[in-house]
Amino acid sequence: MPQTLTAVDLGASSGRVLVGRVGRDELRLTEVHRFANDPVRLPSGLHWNIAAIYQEILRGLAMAASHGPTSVGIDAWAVDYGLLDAGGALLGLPHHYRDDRTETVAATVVAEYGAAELYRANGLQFQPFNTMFQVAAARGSVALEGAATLLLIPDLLGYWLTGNVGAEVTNASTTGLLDVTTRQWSPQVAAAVGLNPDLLPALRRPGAVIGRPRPEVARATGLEHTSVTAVASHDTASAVAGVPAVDGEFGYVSCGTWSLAGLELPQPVTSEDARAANFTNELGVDGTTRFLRNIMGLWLLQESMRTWGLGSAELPGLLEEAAKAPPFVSLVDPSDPRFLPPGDMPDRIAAYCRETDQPVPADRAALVRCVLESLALGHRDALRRAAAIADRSVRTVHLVGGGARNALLCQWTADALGLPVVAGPVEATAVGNMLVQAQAHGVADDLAPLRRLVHETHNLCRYEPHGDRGAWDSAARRIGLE
Ligand code: ADP
Ligand code: LRH
Repeated sequence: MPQTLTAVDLGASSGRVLVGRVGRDELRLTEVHRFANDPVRLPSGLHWNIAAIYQEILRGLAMAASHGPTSVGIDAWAVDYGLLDAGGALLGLPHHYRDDRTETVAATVVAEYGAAELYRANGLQFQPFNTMFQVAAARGSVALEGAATLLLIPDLLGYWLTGNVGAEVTNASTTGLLDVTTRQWSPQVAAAVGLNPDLLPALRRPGAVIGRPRPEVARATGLEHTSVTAVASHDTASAVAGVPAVDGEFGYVSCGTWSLAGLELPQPVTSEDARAANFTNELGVDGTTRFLRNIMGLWLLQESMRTWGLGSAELPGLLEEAAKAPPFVSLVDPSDPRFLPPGDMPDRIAAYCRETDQPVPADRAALVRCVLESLALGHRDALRRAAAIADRSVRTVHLVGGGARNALLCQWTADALGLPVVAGPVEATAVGNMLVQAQAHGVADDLAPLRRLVHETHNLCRYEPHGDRGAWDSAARRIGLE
């Protein structure tokens, strides 16, 4: 039976609430609410404005209620968490992962544990903001000392909606605190960052029902009989679930604020090659592994536009100008950690170019061209290395997320890789969020037919590779990429 479903997707460029109808041969989505999800800077650092977000979610759910959804699922970006005391009260505002408080502590924890040993334990790429390093930075704080429960953001919101706690496993796999082999919390890693493992709630799988809305939530939204379902609550896991794959030999780029480029594998790869190339093994739906690497993504462009005081309406014009700018003048390694924090992005790109004896981008068009060519090279490097390390072949690359609207980036990713790129859906994360709900509520037994449905129902754009491959090869070498 077709189901009416609601997806709440908290991205960095916005939060949104969508309503969809999913059946065996039906998949339709409509956005009902979109709101800003900007962090707030306080004397204690960069934080989630979490109460405002909760209110926007309630507002969005009230708009969704008239469609009569059977289920609601929430996803958000990885790693960030809130702490609850024994009575369930939130202890302080959750930090945003772009806060710089983990910068030095992360390296210390890795050195103490041993990088190879830690990778064998949790299979995660090194990112200074992973939950385990945020916990290490918070060691001794009043909030952590007084905490009874640690909840990742979608689980915290799920708790506020239903009163039930738990830890959805795809998101738990981004914390560094989950054992890559047993897929259970790792007491060893928790001990290494001084975390009492009792704070970590029972794990739940995507598709598990979290509960019914609390009475006051039901009153505020009109969603009395709707289940709150755990989806693949890590947004990237939902995006990968929403990839419109029709055969097995595909790579993906979940391309929004971040680019997450890699492969879907039946099990993790924790070889020394994988660690050295900084690949992560995060969990996907149906027990799969997302073997991927983080590339700084369209954040480079978003943050440049913010610095220039430009809004999204100016983006198409900027891209048109970038298409006319000369190619391969300046390139950056899009994973350079200097680009992570908020701040003046054009300035940091200019500094990178000066340090590497490249021309500083002459104008905005040149800078945007530099960003997009560099991202295409980042996608190429990650996908080529992932395929080599996992010994898999890739015949098609699916590029999903807001980046699918960027024709230059899609075409240059195809050109750089010498592979066709299938772009879309733009809202793959919300799609994947709903597919997991649909599966949980009996629409299909596994993901494959639902992914085919995405392929059949969405306007996907295919980019064939062309242009001078040799030029991309030498551009990649210039920034030390494959
Ligand atoms: P997130 O989920 O991280 O919030 P999205 O998947 O929504 O990110 O993607 C946001 C990005 O999509 C923006 O940074 C922007 O670069 C890109 N984008 C949005 N609209 C357009 C457009 N009309 N043309 C090209 N790119 C776009
Ligand atoms: C993308 C994402 C990514 C994480 C980062 C914190 O939104 O969830 O997968 O590494 O944000």
